[in-house]
Amino acid sequence: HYSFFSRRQRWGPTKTNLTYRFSSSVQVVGLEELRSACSSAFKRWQDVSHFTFQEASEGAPAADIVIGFHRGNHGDGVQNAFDGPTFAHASAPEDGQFHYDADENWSLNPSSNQIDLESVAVHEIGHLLGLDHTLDIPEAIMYPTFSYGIIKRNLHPDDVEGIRVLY
Ligand code: TQI
Ligand code: ZN
Repeated sequence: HYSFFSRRQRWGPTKTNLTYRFSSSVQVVGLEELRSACSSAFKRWQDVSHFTFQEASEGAPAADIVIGFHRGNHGDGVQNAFDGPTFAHASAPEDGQFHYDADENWSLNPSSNQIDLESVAVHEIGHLLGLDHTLDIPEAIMYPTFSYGIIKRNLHPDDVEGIRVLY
């Protein structure tokens, strides 16, 4: 069953169009590939919620969500350093940080030793919107297990129910 963060963080009622931009400290995949994976992942959540997602235009004021590749201890606290088994993380609302670990092997179309950019984006966007982990439904996007070579991009009815209940 879906769950929320302990303080039930969510985006404010007037925040329905969320903007995002890309900003990496390490170049790992081309911007076009990253854009393609993320826009497809956002579209999945947009299709089932009241949110719309748009890439912020050049020179626009601060975006709500910032997506990028970083390595090791990258400035958001040692406990958030990329060193162990973590390959990405995202913050709870309304702090829209989404970081991919630059030292993993990423792909739009993963072979058995690569990680799927879009599958991870669908999961991390769930966190960005306020969903915590679903512990009892392995098919849910918010179930906390994922590995190399796996493509798991489709929202499960439990993920959809979670976002609808929260908002
Ligand atoms: N990163 C963890 C995750 O996204 C980081 C994390 C742990 C976290 N607990 C959290 C983030 C609570 C926000 C809120 O779950 S990860 C998966 C999963 C990871 C894990 O690199 O371990 C996916 C990244 F959960 F499926 F295993 C992507 Cl899909
Ligand atoms: Zn997670």
